[in-house]
Amino acid sequence: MNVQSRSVTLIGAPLEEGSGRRGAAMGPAALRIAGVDQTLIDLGHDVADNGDLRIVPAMDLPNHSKAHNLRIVGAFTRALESSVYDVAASGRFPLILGGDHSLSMGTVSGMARYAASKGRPLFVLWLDAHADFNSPTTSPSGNMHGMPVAFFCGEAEFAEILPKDRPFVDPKHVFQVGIRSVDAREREEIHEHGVNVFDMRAIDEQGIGAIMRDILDVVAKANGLLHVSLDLDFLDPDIAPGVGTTVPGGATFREAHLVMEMLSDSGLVSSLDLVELNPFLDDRGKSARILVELTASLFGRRIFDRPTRAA
Ligand code: B3U
Ligand code: MN
Ligand code: MN
Repeated sequence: MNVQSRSVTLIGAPLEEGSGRRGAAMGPAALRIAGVDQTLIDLGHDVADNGDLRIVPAMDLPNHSKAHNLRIVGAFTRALESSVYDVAASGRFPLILGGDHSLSMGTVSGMARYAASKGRPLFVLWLDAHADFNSPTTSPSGNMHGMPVAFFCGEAEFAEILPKDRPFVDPKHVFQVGIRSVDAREREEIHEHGVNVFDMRAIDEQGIGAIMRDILDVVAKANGLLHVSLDLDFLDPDIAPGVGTTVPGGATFREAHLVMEMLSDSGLVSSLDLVELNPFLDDRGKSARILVELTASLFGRRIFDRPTRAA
């Protein structure tokens, strides 16, 4: 297998307060028990584990009735923004072990600062059942794991969490794949902002391979960096039950692996979030294992090698 060796740093983010239920804080432990580090080592990569972030609430932030647990989510956002930036700036690949999806407010912001420092555009591949484009005003639940995309695209309501001059991600550089649960206001917002949405119907009609080829072509032509944010609920709940918000009709095992294999072949991926694993709801480690298997595909595991595609 001709896997290009990479230097990977694991960052555990035991955050569950963005999700409205307990359990996702055990995600980093479950991913380690499922062997995420050894799997990457066996593929020939250099792996460092920074351990779990230990966070105290940010007391300068308000208690917000429509952004639940803002103080702890805000503190994780700040810590992840700087640790992801530092890992990327040291030439290593940040692999974030979540934790609920509000952690991507920090990880994507850190990568946005890193990309800006290199003069390259940042693209985001958002693999999720949900669009996560709510804000405190539009959210039906107040749960911040439904808000990270709006946050890193520059929604003004979040201005107090990170400095206002932070680089934002251009919503037209966000590709959402697997979407099948969108709130009414969210639907308007993602259209107004020009987010690229490939819902489950698009996957059914076009095939995941064609969709991924188009996305990767855009990123390659722009010489972009690509951050991948993998919400476990992208997958069908039959194969990945260990998640708080299951939505039927998700991606199959093979569709998800093909996404990862094509990402791997592209060499464009700069960083990865594994989020929303709730081991308390899982079926004997099944969902943790599938996330590790998908990570292995992203880092070069193959059934057989393929000839590289002509440009
Ligand atoms: N859109 C809903 C539900 C939701 C978003 N993300 C997850 N669930 N996991 C909300 O609460 O914003
Ligand atoms: Mn999500
Ligand atoms: Mn989701």
